[in-house]
Amino acid sequence: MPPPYTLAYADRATRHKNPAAKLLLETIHRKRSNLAVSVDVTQSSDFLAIIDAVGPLVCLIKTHIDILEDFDSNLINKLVELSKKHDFVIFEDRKFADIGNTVALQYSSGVHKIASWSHITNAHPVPGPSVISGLAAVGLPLGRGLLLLAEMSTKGTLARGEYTDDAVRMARSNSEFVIGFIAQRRMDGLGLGPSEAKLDEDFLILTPGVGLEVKGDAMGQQYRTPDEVIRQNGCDVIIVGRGVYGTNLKDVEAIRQRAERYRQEGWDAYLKRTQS
Ligand code: 5BU
Repeated sequence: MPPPYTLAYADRATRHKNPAAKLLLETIHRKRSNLAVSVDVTQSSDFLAIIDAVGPLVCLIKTHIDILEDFDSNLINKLVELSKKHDFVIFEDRKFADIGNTVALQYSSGVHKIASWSHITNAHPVPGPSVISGLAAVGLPLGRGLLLLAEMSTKGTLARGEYTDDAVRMARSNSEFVIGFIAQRRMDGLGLGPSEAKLDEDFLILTPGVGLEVKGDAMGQQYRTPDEVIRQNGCDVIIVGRGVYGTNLKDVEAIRQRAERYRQEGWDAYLKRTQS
């Protein structure tokens, strides 16, 4: 039997047991889109207008809900409405990194109540397995999924080598809730460590640091193309922020056109990978 990650998104969707991972794989297949757009803007009106424009083209919208200056709980109702209207998954990029008790509270409570609306969230492995069990206590009963930050896109990242390998081991021991990784490649290029891999494991690799026009920014971000990420490095989803929403947030038609370009390039790279 071939490893699940070599199969088409649609086949992986039928096999996956976690509801959030299943939904994401089904959505990618249904919409022919492995594009996630990261909507890192500070005003709710821009946030909603951009999501309404790119929604039909994406499998997933990634949020940093804490950067919105005019956040209120009604915004969440609107975000959820848009996710139903345009058929996309929601991923709050919260990067939890504390003791189990604290992350459970941060995930369930406070102003944002992330677990109540975000299908997927993520955590740094740095606290050890208790960060997973704390979040799972809240998220599993709701059918949510967790990504571990195994690698980062930034210059000089400390998430590499043994740290990345240990993140994979942590995920393997908690694969009911951990559905994959934020990483820059399918680890070791063949699978997630063939010597320890289980035949049926299927972790999703979601990859930020994607841009077509520039190679990075002035604050340590590094970009690669959709082809490098999806075809050459075996990742599953490209995450694009500024490459899509750009600098003029009011020009939603240009934003939509850029999203379509990334969608097309990401999908072509996937077809090349699976058909070669
Ligand atoms: P950009 O505008 O495409 O550079 O935005 C990238 C987004 O992905 C942004 O929301 C970051 O917080 C996020 N990100 C990242 O860029 N690199 C990483 O390694 C991780 C998250 Br983890």
